[in-house]
Amino acid sequence: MQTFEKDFTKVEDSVQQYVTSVHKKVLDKNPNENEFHQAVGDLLHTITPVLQKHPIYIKQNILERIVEPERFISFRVPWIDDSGNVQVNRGFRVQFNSALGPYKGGLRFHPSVNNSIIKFLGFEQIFKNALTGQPIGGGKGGSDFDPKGKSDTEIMRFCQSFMSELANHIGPDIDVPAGDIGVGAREIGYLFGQYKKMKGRYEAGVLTGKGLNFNGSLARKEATGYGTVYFLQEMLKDHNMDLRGTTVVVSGSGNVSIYAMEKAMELGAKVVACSDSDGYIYDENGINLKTVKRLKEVERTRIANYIAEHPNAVYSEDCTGIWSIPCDIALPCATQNEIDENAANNLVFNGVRAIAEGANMPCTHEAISIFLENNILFGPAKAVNAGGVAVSALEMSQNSSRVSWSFNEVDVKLKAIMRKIYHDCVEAADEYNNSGNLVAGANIAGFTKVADTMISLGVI
Ligand code: NDP
Ligand code: 2IT
Repeated sequence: MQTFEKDFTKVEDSVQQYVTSVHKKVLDKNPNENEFHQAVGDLLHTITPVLQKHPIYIKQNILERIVEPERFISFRVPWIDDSGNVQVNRGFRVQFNSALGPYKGGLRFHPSVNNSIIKFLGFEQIFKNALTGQPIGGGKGGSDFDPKGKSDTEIMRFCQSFMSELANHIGPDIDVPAGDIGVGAREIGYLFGQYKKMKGRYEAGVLTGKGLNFNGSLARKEATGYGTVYFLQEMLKDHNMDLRGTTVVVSGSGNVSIYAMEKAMELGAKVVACSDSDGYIYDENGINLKTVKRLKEVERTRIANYIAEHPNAVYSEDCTGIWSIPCDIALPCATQNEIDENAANNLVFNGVRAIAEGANMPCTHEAISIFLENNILFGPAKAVNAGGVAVSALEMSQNSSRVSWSFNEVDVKLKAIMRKIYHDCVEAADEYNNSGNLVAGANIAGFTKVADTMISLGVI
């Protein structure tokens, strides 16, 4: 039986005491930050065997250093709505770890954004970025601004105000934000426009996920979703399985979901369901992606409208119900903690064979343990969804050398990166006698790379 904390009981007491003491400090120093506690706890419990084998990490107190952001910025974002009223939101940027390169990570605009969400995402980003093999540190940012129902001019004024402060803290060699929930090419355009105006310089590499008309990279829009499926494909292949002919459920209907669906369909899978935060659609004939793209990317409307054009499909309120649909493969691509113990049990009961986390931390700790105990193939977020930030790093390379690669050139590099991430995770898990546990593998491979570099750079 595999469990999340397989080797935890075997490690020496002193190592365990060190890990427990760091974990306790994180809980005490960051009260009420549940998502951050979860992300830190999940990492700490899988890297204990690494500390046992390499006491230098304890001697250098790497854990206590790595859980503390290098910098956390919080700021006021005032803006004027279309009725002339002054609105105020809170903006954030965490610059978590720059051992491997400039801070890199997305911006999330969603009313749920707070210190805990930003810190959990920034913490995950450190190890994800390390796994890509690209020279990028870990950061994250965003705002509790809710883009839903806002006009285009409100979005623009908000982005301009947000950047008025953020510009003081970022730069192509300092910190390079990109998109996340609620932030796509439109928002990146307004953010870049304001940055350019403030600096009086065309520093294309300060943001990634840019539109193609202002130095964006081909295949960045598709990268997270495609990368998720490339990772899945590699994981299935390693276990003599194939996507062709499988039934797939994908949560969300945003950037990651749409391009995960597109690649899964292209490789012969039937995607029968997707969702938004209001509910989900089930189309037993297979989702019509053209309709989803138009509804979500062009009209920016609700997924419920799908059934008006596809009367055979069924719409159900309560997005979490999507996990009761029988499927071979589940791709959670919406948000954190969307698959809990109950949803995991449902998926296992219905015969799911593989899970790949397209979203960040979409499965709870309990859900992951259920998948591992039941020998379900499980790809963890920091490895599976790393394709987005990997292509962001490729966008930075193109910007700094003033070249523009073809879609195919970027796609080929993305595929190679995802394949390498998969095999690095497998090897790290094997090395620590936890074969097949890619949660441990991803954490160990990402952690050792960052920790070794921190040691090389000294105590700074
Ligand atoms: P989008 O804003 O494009 O889409 C998000 C989707 O998830 C929407 O369908 C949204 O529905 C749904 N959603 C958001 N919040 C909730 C919620 N609380 N409950 C249920 N559904 C929700 O974001 P992305 O596709 O970019 O991001 C999705 C996930 O992937 C996030 O976890 C993000 O951190 C992660 N990710 C994104 C990357 C990227 O390159 N964009 C890279 C790596 C990870 P609604 O419209 O109703 O809000
Ligand atoms: O979670 C993520 O990796 C992202 N939102 C993408 C970050 C990036 O810099 O492209």
